[in-house]
Amino acid sequence: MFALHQLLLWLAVGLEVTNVFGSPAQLPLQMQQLSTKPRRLHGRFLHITDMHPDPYYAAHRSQSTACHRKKPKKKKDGSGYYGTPYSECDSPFRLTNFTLDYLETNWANEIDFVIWTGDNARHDNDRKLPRTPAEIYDLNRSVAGKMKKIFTKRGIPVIPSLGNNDVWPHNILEPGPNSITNEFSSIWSTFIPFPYLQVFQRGAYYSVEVVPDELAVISLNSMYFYDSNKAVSGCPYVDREDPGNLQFDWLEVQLKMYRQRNMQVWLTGHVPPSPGNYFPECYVRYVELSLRFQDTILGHLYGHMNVDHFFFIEASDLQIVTGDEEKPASHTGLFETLLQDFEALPGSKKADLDEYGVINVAPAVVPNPYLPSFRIFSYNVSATDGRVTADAKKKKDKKKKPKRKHGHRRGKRGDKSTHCKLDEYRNSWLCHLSNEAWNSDANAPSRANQRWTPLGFAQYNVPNLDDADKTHPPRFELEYLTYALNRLHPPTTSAESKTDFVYPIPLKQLPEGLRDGSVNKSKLAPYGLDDLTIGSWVKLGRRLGDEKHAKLRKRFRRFMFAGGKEE
Ligand SMILES: *[C@@H]1O[C@H](CO)[C@@H](O)[C@H](O)[C@H]1NC(C)=O
Ligand SMILES: *[C@@H]1O[C@H](CO)[C@@H](O)[C@H](O)[C@H]1NC(C)=O
Ligand SMILES: *[C@@H]1O[C@H](CO)[C@@H](O)[C@H](O)[C@H]1NC(C)=O
Ligand SMILES: CC(=O)N[C@H]1CO[C@H](CO)[C@@H](O)[C@@H]1O
Repeated sequence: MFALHQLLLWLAVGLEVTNVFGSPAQLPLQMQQLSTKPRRLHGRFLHITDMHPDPYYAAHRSQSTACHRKKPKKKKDGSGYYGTPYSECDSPFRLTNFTLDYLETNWANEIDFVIWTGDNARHDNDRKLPRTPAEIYDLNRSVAGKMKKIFTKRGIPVIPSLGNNDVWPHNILEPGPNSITNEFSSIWSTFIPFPYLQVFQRGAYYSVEVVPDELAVISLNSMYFYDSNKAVSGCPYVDREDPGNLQFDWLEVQLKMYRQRNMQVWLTGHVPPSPGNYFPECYVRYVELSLRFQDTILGHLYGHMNVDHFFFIEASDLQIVTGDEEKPASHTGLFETLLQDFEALPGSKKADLDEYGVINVAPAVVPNPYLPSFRIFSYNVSATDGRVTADAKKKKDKKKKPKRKHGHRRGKRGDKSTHCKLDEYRNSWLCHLSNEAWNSDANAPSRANQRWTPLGFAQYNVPNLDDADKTHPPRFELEYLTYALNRLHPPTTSAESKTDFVYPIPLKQLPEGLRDGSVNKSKLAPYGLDDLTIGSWVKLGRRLGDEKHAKLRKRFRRFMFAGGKEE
């Protein structure tokens, strides 16, 4: 199945560009027969999200009209030439074009694939200019066309997912097939592998083998999980035809297949899986599948929030919580809520890393309400994969009963054997979790650094968007890195390792001060992470949860809101 789509993809793109192909390694047989050379992996990918281009955006208009009309009363209320930072306005095409052109010039030859997590239409925030389906499709077509030209034509797979503003009316998506899924299957036809087209027309989800037979990206349609979508019922146990349930059934099959083939996958989508965003029943299914296939999933990449952050999904989310649940007060902001969750993380001796998954939420391109940003992840492309074989892995599988733990919902734990007899729970997924063993493994790439393990990311943004005008284009600058500084350069000790050292960030994309490797402390690298395994994230979470690390908390907060205020 995958062979055919690869064939088509490579036929479509491989013949146009050959200069990015290098060493043999990840090419299916059919391709070799075509004598196309395989791609050389750079060990990096781009995550870009929430572009929100707005064809009605105009410079020097009032922010109170979504930057569409009226002269501003005061100059500071006016819209900027390349966009208006920390505002409620969407992006001028000038900004989305600038960003994509910038990525083409600086990054297109340095990355292996592009994860693009949705929202490519403007917001529906101007009653005088309501959005129409035609406009939304046009916006998508224009951005999709540009993505295709920049990346797909170079042989770089692009994996888009559907956002809540990509549909009309916003937030509402009926079960497919419908006009929206049909339209997107046409707009994204170059991105969706042919064998997945029918599934896409039904549900707008699909999967791409970005490195054939080794590494895949699954694009989920979070609209069927998102609790603002009033057209679906939110994965109820009793309605197996609900589109959210059908999607999870599909996801389970995908994960089983990839696991069987000893492959690794990224899960991606627009709205991140959090208790605040997902229907409760969809959330339970997401957590259960994520933990059951922890040894196959490298990580979870999402957008939508326009706020840089990460959080955990936890085995404790699969418990029944009764009694005095301390729900965070509704006015508690995201920053405080995250710190409370981090504080509740168990200490290093008690933590069982089988019980965690890490959700990474990237900031947006649209400067609403912060600054235009994108992320470059790096991952391990060492040839030795050091992975245990599927058979060896199987022996390590264990049937796990999630233990009592702190978690997102702090309160009394209910005993399932009694609670599941009650009407309230009888027909909930919590009482019908799969009996299959959890496939977690301390030696999996999500847990121990080896081939495919994510190593870190560098985040770039435009700090001085206000100053950009006709004669001064915006400038993307490194905002921060997750890496420990010594990871940016070859180890000084061995000359041999220098030659096959893969720079996580090409030196020219580092600020000058970090290029020669002499600096061992920088405010651009406050986290100092060796890699992005679950253990590294839990350690970082623990540090952030500890009020002794006030400075680190301040940095984290600064990155969340790009130096601005929490909205
Ligand atoms: C943006 O780019 C598209 C195609 O690349 C072009 O047609 C359009 O005119 C550009 N718009 C602006 C405002 O630069
Ligand atoms: C990649 O994984 C190998 C083990 O397979 C390890 O030796 C190497 O240090 C890792 N590379 C990086 C850059 O972390
Ligand atoms: C960092 O560099 C300074 C001098 O530049 C040196 O004194 C210090 O020992 C170094 N620290 C580490 C942890 O390498
Ligand atoms: C239906 C359609 O494709 N409309 C437009 C989509 O966007 C491109 C580029 O902006 C236009 O050329 C199309 O007319």
